Amino acid sequence: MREEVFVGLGSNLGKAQENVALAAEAVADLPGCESLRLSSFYETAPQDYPDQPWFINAVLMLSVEDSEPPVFLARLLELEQRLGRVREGVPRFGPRRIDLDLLLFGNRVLTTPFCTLPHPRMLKRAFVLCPLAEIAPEYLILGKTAAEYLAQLTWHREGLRIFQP
Ligand code: PH2
Ligand code: MG
Ligand code: MG
Repeated sequence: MREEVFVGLGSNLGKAQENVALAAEAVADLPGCESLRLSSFYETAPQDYPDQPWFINAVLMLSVEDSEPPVFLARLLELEQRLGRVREGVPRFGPRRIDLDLLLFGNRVLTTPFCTLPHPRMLKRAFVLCPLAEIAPEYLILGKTAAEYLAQLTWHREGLRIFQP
């Protein structure tokens, strides 16, 4: 079975644009994956932990064959490590070379300690919803489009820069 999967990419350490571009290629090279669409790269104000550099964020849409969310998530986390992600001694929500978040896996809804779908914070984050609206404007997330969720948030954009207080 093939399913549409969305992955959020983020970086705010080192060459952030390059980190995101390389990571998008590496995700598309995972077993059973075919890349469908990659959003623009957005410069985004840091959320949850404000005292850190701005991020580059993007969303990648894939077609994934015969996988399961926890298996796919484990592959993303392994890839983060290969791409130089360090978790030790770094605050939660703090700076990172690469972050790969499993946002949506088809229309599956899942709550387990390891994997929650849709991603638990994505519907409040303009840096996820805006690139998602760009590449999949009609896609329904729990019955609503990304643009409908965005309309409920306080945020604004200037070109590809996203501001959210
Ligand atoms: N990721 C976080 C915390 N805050 N802010 C922005 N703008 N972009 C991110 O990817 C991000 C964040 C934790 O995953
Ligand atoms: Mg994240
Ligand atoms: Mg993450």
